Amino acid sequence: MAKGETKTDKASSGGTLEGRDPDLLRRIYEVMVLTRAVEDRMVAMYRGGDLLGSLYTGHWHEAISVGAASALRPDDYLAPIHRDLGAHLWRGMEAWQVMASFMGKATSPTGGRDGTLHYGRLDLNVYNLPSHIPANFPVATGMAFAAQYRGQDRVCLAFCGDGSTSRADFHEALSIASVQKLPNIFIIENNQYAYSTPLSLTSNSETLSAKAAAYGIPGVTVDGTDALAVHDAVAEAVARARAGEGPSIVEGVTMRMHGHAEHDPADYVVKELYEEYSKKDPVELFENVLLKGGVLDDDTVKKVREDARQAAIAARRKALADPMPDPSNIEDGVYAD
Ligand SMILES: Cc1ncc(C[n+]2csc(CCOP(=O)(O)OP(=O)(O)O)c2C)c(N)n1
Ligand SMILES: [Mg+2]
Repeated sequence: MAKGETKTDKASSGGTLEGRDPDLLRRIYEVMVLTRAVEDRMVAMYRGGDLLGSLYTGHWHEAISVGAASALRPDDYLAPIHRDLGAHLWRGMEAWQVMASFMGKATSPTGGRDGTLHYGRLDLNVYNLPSHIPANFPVATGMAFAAQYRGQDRVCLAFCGDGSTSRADFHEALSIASVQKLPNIFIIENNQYAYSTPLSLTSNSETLSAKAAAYGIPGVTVDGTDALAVHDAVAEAVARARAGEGPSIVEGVTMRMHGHAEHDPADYVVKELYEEYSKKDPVELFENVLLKGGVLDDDTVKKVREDARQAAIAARRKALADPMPDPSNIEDGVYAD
């Protein structure tokens, strides 16, 4: 897309597999299935009292988190939010580390300093989530600026929610990224609610990608339950960023199928939305595309799903057995030496 052009149609991939790498397709599918299995297990763990804090999940966000992350190189920067376990797992974060984080265990990426999801893996170029949202957007512009300044062709992809697009940091990040032509990709995960607030009360835009026009950058809205549609739109934005042409917005439209967090019964959600989206499970949709296209067969699907279930069970076992932090180290990482 050219600069300033905004596609407002909700593009879908049409499920065409022609010319695609089957290994990449299978890997995207496996990570989506693993993401769902780990989150289903963590919901059970939350209800069973295994976890310390709130549990935020990304049910129905898998096509966005994995579809987008899979369009990057491993040395590109990722700045995920609380719906993006799939992006972490794509990069190589271990499921047990995520569970250990929600348990405040010493072995978690934050060493037990956080009882929820502010984990990252700097060794995998995945940055920790700042609590205030979307504070990861200005941070992402800094990462993109660093890459540009050092003459590297790395890009930085950051995610935010629909409600977050009405916050000041969203505007500040988009402004600086567009005028400096920073190699950023800004993903909007439009799940139609910001906690209990429906999108109609946070934005009057026809689409959220339409906001791109204000910054003179491309913006596109795709079906956020379609992994290939997300992957393709992000790949185009990545190519543009890597070529020095600046940032883009990609909006994926989906639905938050659980409460804001597991403590939230979300009885304020319009029931028809649940009904509509219960027929659009991103994992099932992608599975069907791959089965129809001959990339998967029934036996492989069964094996991938069972392996993911077993991996989630094993992750829980390890995280539960891991130690809590040693109180004598409480100041480690707080003060500079
Ligand atoms: C500045 C700020 N205000 C409030 C919160 C509490 N909070 C965390 S997520 C969230 C909802 C965000 O909605 P949206 O951007 O649509 O993302 P979603 O949770 O739906 O994925 C809120 C209010 C916060 N973390 N930071
Ligand atoms: Mg939202």
